[in-house]
Amino acid sequence: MKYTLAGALLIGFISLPAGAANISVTDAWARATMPGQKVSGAYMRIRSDTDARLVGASSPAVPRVEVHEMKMDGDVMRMRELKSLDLPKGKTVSLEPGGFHIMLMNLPKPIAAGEIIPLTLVVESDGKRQTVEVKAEARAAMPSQPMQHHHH
Ligand SMILES: [Cu+2]
Repeated sequence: MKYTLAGALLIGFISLPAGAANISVTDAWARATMPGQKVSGAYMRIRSDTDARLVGASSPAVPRVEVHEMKMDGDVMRMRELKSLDLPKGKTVSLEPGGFHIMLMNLPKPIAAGEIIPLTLVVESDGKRQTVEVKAEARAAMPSQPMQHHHH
């Protein structure tokens, strides 16, 4: 098993014997939190070279990690836990705010911008499970910006 951490993009690669999927994860990041905030999200792009499914995730830094989907239900944004997220062969699946995400729960302390959150993804393909190590860099929840005018 080989793991390469490449530059600022924090790309996780894993090489496995024939039969396992080659999974690449790019642009992994997590949302920094405010003091007292117990949940956050991690986001990334995942590409598999064979049909696979993301079936779970964990982190030594976070007590509870779930794969979630967020979507509009009428006028209300709702999210739910996914037992598995399809990673179709050759297709890049984006986990991003407002869509699929890795939910970080029961945070024991705030996540500071710049902090690295290690995540282990569990991917299943052809009946076999493998893990993919990902380093997600925390980014500020709200970029500091001057006051903005909102037009409705
Ligand atoms: Cu969620």
